[in-house]
Amino acid sequence: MIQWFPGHMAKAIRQFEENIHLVDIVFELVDARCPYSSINPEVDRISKGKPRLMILTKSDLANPNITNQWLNYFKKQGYAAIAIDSKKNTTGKYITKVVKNLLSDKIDEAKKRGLDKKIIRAICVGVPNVGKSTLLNQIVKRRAAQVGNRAGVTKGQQWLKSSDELELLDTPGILWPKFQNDEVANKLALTGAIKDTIYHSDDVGLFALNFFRNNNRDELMNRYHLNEEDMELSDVDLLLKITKKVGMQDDYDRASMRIILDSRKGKLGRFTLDDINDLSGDED
Ligand SMILES: Nc1nc2c(ncn2[C@@H]2O[C@H](COP(=O)(O)OP(=O)(O)OP(=O)(O)O)[C@@H](O)[C@H]2O)c(=O)[nH]1
Ligand SMILES: [Mg+2]
Repeated sequence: MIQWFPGHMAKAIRQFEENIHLVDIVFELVDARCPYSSINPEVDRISKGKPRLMILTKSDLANPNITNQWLNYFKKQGYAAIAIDSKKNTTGKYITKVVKNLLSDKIDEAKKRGLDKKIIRAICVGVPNVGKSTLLNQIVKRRAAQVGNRAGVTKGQQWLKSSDELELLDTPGILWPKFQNDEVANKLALTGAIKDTIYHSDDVGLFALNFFRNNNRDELMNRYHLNEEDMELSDVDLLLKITKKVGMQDDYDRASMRIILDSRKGKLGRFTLDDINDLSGDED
């Protein structure tokens, strides 16, 4: 079982708790490729009472039909929920509009009290690497926050101001002290929320292989030049086969990392690891 909860994450949770009273709304970012598994249970506890906007990021990498299913699910649970692609530079404007709509009562009230404008303060939280800083940069229309394609880029909280009456608090990515099960851990690792040095790449590679052979079979076969016969192999033997195919002899750890990185780049097609049908049973 992968477990990763360094001291700075406990600190980030504490800072979130300390600053929640300053904001009008919480942006809860989850990864569209695993929108259920990347929900941080701490966010619900800490943001109680505050309006919340659930934002499914990286929707360009996820299966669009399944993204719609999850959006409907979250809306049924009473959340405001949207899916975004932060690579698109219309995203900042879109979020600003959604937020002003959600808080229109509050804005009107401020105007009635004679304020000519109401500054809206938002805190942006979510697992590492989910795209918090990238989204906030889109909203403020400049590269104010550092971004990077690895978990743990943002080290401390930082306020960013947009010209559109929005003040945004960027925060370091946070995980929770104990993952619910191995599957959640594997999904977070595969999508890049867990530092790549923390987990065993072969475990996550095998998990990925099993998922892609069942869900993105053609993309998997094309990417690694596999034939029908190869697809009959067990997951472990298939991994060894791919290791040879990509010229890594028997270094299946390295080949696993290749599969993981290929999937993150979209080379194995768009995919969503969380299946909404798996919920029926524990939900009504
Ligand atoms: N394809 C795609 N990539 C995205 C999207 N949003 C962010 N990214 C990429 O995801 C990576 C992580 O983005 P960041 O904004 O640094 O993520 P973060 O949540 O601030 O990460 P930490 O500060 O480490 O917690 C970067 O390589 C971004 O370019 C998106 O909507 N689509
Ligand atoms: Mg960041």
